[in-house]
Amino acid sequence: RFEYPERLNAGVELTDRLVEKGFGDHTALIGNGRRRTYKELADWTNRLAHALVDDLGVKPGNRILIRSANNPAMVACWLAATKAGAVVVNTMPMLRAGELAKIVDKAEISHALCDTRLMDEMTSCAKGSAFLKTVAGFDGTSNHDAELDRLALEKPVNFEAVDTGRDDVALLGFTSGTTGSPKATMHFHRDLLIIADGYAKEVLRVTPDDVFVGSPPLAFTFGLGGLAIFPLRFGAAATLLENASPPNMIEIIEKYNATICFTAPTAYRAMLAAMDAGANLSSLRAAVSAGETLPAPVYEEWMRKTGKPMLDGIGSTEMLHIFVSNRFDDHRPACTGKPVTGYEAKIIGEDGGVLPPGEVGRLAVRGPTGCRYLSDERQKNYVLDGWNITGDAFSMDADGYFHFAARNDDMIISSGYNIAGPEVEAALLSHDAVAECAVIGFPDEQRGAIVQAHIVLRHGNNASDALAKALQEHVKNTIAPFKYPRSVVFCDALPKTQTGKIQRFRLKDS
Ligand code: 3SK
Repeated sequence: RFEYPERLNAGVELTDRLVEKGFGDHTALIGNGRRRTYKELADWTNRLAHALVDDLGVKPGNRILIRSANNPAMVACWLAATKAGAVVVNTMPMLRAGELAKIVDKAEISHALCDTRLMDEMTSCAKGSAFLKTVAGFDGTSNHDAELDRLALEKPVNFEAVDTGRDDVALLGFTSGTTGSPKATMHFHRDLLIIADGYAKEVLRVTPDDVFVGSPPLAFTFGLGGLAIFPLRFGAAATLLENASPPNMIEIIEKYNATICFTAPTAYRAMLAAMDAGANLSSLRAAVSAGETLPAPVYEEWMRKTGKPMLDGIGSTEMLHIFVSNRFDDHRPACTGKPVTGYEAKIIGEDGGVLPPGEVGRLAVRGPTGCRYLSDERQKNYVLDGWNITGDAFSMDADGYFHFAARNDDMIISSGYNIAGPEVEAALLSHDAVAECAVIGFPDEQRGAIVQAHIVLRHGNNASDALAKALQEHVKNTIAPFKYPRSVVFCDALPKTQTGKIQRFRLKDS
């Protein structure tokens, strides 16, 4: 279905190819107070690629770690390393030396490119490393005032990109670890284009007039796709925010008339509240929600206020990006939609057999972009006959739409009843006092487990026994009463990964 030449370099396809196609003067990247055209981006990445090869000694196949917040310089470094035939590992700015060291060891990283503002943890990680020999700083603020920028500035604007194959590994995506133990997934040059030519083209219908905005880190493949690959594949513009809080995203949407937004439901809730205070989001034609299940009330309020659907989808680092999604003309509340072109999905039971419509089981997916773990014993547990067995419990209805039930480890078995934690969460979230919540199974001698809700209250509400009781009653009146949380814990914040996913396993440990 997706045809590419045998020799293919994704870095070239996302820069120089756009210049060749006549988009040289179009805006490619906006960030840190500057706007860059496709021609400027092509030149910049070619200069950087020269510096990597000529000065830092990067060879095809070397593994390069990039450490930065979302900014144009991070995108340029990633594209330059890809042009140089390296395998890139993008990492979050908040990682500490110990966490970086695990990645460096697992991926056998030889070179690191690091925003100079984040250098301390990087150099302390490099000190004891058997693999990492070269660390070069770049200026994330784009003043070109660091070692790598100075090396690049002296270089020519043409670079003969390494003649990579379409099936050569270009990217290692580390899973964000909601369960604690990270894995790395390998992605080919062609995979980087497939997610654009599939999901972005078919579902989002991206055009060169689009302006993208969003919050997921580029270090997370959700962000790399949504905020870099998708716009660059089609000659559109990407706005990049180092701090993508809802107010900052709103400012960018209003200033640049952004048309496509990628973020998670919590941020959309804040944006909906800001609309009541006058925020103008009317330029948005697509609001993509992923990373966490989209509660029906958020979808409905968005629809009511904008007249457009919020597009819920599920993806994974393993498959690189979204593989099941709603469409502009085919969407439903509390529904994740249907498989994206090129992907197949099914629901399987404990024995691996396909379950009938309506039954909750494990979501399995097969498609051109995954799933290939880098030297990991767990490959055989997670990939059976080419199907990636995800950690999510879903059902598929008789019309072929997929519905999220829970993360597999979020299914609570209480007195023999199967209770999907997210369903209880959705009921709690429909109460005005609840800002955020996470539901877990708490060990109980009599019932095996009871439903325990951890709740962050909206401003202006105070934790009390009376409020806990009111919330329990609210759940009983909203869904089957046996699902109500027998234990309610009020807290100031929920533990989350750096990509914003709630780490329920931490609540279990607390
Ligand atoms: O749903 C997710 O968590 C996800 C992960 C990686 C890439 C894309 C998505 C939506």
